[in-house]
Amino acid sequence: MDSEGLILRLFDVNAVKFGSFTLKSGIQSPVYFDLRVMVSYPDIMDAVAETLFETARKSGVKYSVLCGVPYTALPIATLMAVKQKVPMVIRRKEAKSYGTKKMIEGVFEQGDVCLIVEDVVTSGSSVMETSQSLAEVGLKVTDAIVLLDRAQGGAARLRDSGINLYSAFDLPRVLEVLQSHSKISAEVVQSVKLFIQQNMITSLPQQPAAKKPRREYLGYKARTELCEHPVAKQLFSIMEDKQTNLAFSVDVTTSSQVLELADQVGPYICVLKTHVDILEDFSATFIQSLQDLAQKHNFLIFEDRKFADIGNTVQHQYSSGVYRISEWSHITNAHSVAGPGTISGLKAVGGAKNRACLLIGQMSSSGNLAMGDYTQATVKMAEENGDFVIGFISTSSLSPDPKFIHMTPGVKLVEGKDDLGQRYLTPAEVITNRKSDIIIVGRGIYQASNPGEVAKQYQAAGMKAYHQLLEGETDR
Ligand code: S5P
Repeated sequence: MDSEGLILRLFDVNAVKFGSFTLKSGIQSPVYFDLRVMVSYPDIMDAVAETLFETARKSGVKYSVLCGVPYTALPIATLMAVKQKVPMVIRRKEAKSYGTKKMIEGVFEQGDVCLIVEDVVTSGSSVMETSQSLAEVGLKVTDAIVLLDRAQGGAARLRDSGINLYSAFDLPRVLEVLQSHSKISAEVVQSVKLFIQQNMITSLPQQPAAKKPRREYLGYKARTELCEHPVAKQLFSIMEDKQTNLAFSVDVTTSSQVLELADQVGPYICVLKTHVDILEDFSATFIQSLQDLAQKHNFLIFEDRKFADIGNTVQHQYSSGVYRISEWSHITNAHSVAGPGTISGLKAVGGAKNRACLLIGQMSSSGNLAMGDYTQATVKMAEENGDFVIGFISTSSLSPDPKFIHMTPGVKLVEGKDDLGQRYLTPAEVITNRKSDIIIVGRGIYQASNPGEVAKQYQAAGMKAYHQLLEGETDR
């Protein structure tokens, strides 16, 4: 079966439908792909496996192991693996809660090159998540193949994350084939084309220069000029002036410890991240001293409050109570779980004070739920609130827009985990490979016998990784 025959066959079995469909993201789409039905048609499975293998062969990708994105692409990858006699690994959707807790099953060597197999790509986030899980166990991923690219910007997003996407066909080609066989009308074709245009995940060429997504990685200096929010500008200029992308998470429980550590570590950081609700002796004088240290060492204060309630409640939590966070914290953060009302509530308080917010798009802890569509919807919320949201807490770059700052927690000089689900990546992995901007380090620094010296090491590791990123190297 050639690709035209395959497209017609997919249409026959209702794997491609036209009408009005509500996607997982809530968006109404005039086209819907349900490729899960393929498993019921051996001839289609066979043709898809052949087509994808051919796509991989033509693109010249080299790999020694295959991994299908769960679930729809799993049987496809299996078929390809068996036909081509290439080993495969399986990525779990969630880690087992018992036994080995492995995310990736199968036998492989560190450094083996893994080709990701996917059925449909829209934003590319499922491929990215799979690539991250594979990278976490030491597999290298540089390429992915997909049966159908919806042509909504996923390939460009993946390219920005260091993954080349090769598709057997894209949505415009599906339209062309179906129209030429009179399966769909010109009106349907028009409406789908319009939908694609209006729903580009990152609309690359049409954007004004200041918002142009980052293809080449820009330095802090350039990004200072590209962003508009005063806190983002100040942060990039501190990073440039002090040559640091290190945020210190000072999670200790007395004011004196916080102040002592902030003074020792201050010269090496751009951001000091606090959890003031763990302090035994919080006071207004403590805040005054912290602000003095922020001035002395030129860093920003980030209260890691993780607001998550409705707008009306977060307004009070941010402005009032014992901590009055909005009065002293340059940056705070929020979960997107309660919807954009949380951001509006925080903005109503912090906007006039020129405060800034980060949205939590991904988390470092194992088994967390911030992934896929949730992460994508969070990015959209940030884009719609760019006058207050300056970026993300995430484990990788989520948006190519240079105005957004990505801060990544769960960083140590050596990869590992703690006993409560925290997972650690290295500065090189976070900055060079995952293209985040700032490493957040807590215990790696404050539990060291000489926190100042160790912070200096993290600063050096973070900047080395940043220079590698600018020079287009990877750390893999
Ligand atoms: O996903 C997350 C988000 C955050 S903000 N994972 C995290 O660990 N954090 C915070 O980063 C966490 O609350 C803590 O303050 C810091 C990590 O500390 P460490 O001691 O594990 O480096």
